[in-house]
Amino acid sequence: MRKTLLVAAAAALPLAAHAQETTLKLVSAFGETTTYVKHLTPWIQKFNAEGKGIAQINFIGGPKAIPTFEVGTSVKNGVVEMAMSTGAFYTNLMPEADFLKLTQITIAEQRKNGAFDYINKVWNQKANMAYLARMVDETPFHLYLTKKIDKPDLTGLKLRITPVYRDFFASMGASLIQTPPGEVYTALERGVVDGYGWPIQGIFDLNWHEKTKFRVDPGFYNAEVSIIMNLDTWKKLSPKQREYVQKQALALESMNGVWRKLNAEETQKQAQSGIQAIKFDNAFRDKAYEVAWAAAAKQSPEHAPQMRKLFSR
Ligand code: 173
Repeated sequence: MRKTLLVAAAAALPLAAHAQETTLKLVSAFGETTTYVKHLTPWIQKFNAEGKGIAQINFIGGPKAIPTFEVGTSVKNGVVEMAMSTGAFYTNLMPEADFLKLTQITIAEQRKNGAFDYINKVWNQKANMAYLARMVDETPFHLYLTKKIDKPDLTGLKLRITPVYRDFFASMGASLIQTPPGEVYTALERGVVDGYGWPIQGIFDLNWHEKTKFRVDPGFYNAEVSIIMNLDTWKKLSPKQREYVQKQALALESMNGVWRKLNAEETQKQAQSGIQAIKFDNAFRDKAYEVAWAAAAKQSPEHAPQMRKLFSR
């Protein structure tokens, strides 16, 4: 009798201690050698150091753990609790995921004007996700080419895309092939594509600069990479854990100033590696927004008009 009680008491102790700390698996939709993962890693370390007894993040890896375009579904279903991804990788769950590229105001401003809450409402309802933090901001996308063009006409060019660029590049006559970032180098090397869309930052991460000859300016949209969480996981967190996660989410966003500096450095680095800028006027950028919002309105008549108001300058 006495022995049974002791065993029961001993077994209950670690359980009680465990209940206070939760471990959250996090997957990255971008490769482990990319700047995005390098940006996130010290944040995870800080999260875990300060979160002892509250919450820990277990980084399970990049697309080798879960393929890029399956990350959203894995978060929705709770196969992983958290992910670093861009919305373009989970448009299979909802078209609105890709609208975050159209924000013309920073995440700090989105938190003030109601955009952040609106995003969360849609993410909760349609994707069973909490939208926690945006960690890339103020970073335009560009069209990169292996061949020269002298006007915004992409007829006869085959370009690597994700949903980010689809409607804009199609509107200029390009033929399109969608690939995850991990397949861009091979596509360039084999001559399967004549170019690709990507933000101003990152083409050196996977050696695409070796195959890239031109960058088209101006850039367009605003590259979005964010931290998302399974909504059931979010709801099960204790108030203390939720508060902790939110505090760290804000800390991650407060690091976004670094992108301006990195982007300026990358523009220089591209020039140094021989990539030439092809310059078009600002009508090119205006058209990018026009085409994307028109597509958005068709895909989501319910949310696109509201999001357009909340996201625009
Ligand atoms: O893969 C992509 O080109 C893409 O959609 C994207 C989105 C945000 C950041 C980097 C890439």
